[in-house]
Amino acid sequence: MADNEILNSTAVDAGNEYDASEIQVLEGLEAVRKRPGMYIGSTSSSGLHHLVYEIVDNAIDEALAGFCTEILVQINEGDTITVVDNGRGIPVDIQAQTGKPALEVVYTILHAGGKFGGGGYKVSGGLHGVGASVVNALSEWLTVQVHKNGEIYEMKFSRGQITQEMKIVGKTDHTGTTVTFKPDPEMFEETVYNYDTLHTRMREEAFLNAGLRIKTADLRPGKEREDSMCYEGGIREFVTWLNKSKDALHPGVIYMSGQREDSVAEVALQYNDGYSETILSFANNVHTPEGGMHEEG
Ligand code: 0RA
Repeated sequence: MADNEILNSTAVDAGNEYDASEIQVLEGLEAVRKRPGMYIGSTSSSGLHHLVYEIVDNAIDEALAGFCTEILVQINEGDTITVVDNGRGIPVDIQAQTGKPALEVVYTILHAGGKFGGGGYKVSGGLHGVGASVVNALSEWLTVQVHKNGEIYEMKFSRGQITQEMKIVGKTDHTGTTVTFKPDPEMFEETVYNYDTLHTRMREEAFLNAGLRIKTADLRPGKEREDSMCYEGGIREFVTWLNKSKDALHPGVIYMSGQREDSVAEVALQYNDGYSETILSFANNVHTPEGGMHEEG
């Protein structure tokens, strides 16, 4: 079926008049399902794990903004994923431009990230907060719950389409966002998660975001595990950890940091008595194994 047939039939079925911006919505998420690799790199195991990192990056942005202190990443029975954060909760108010709840916009419109509150906050990871809609498009189903204003707001989707409009489902005494999704087996060659892969990446995120607590859990029968990671020393502790089975030439980790306008740079290093050096560099929390000007500097 051609793109315009999908759009036309959807518009007719809904029995509404659709304006141009809404047609954009459908087109956007169809594009993701047509070429998933363009958005998440691959549809192999690597892409499957990338879905989790996209959702976690949004929570880390909330931590960088100073409002989130703890993130849980959980593999559930059936290889669905739950990510919980204790941030302010994704905004649920109706947006003037679209007439829709901001939550819906975040999950259904491509490139909707980072547009709230005038922006200006540091961003984590690859897609700069646009990842939620990509993960939604590539999930057989996805449920998001926002704890905010004393209420629990819930919305559900399937393959990017709304299956339950946002509604209040209960009361709460805290704020935060909980997302649960099942990667679409029609989209991925591999649908079984590897706990160690997620745990290793989340440990790295915890080292890079000093003071942020990240918990990982595996609830799959026979594979039960959990870890909790929080490093007050940030990348200093990363260096200590990397050198833990080596003989350091000096007791402390050398640390430097600087800031100009909204750019921050940090360096931590410690010599050991080995012949080979290990340099790990990151930009916006993303590992840059090929280096670059930041590493040269
Ligand atoms: C912008 C503004 C506000 C919250 C967020 C973004 C937010 C986004 C995500 C994504 C995952 N978890 C999140 N938590 C928060 C708050 C605006 C307000 O104060 O109402």
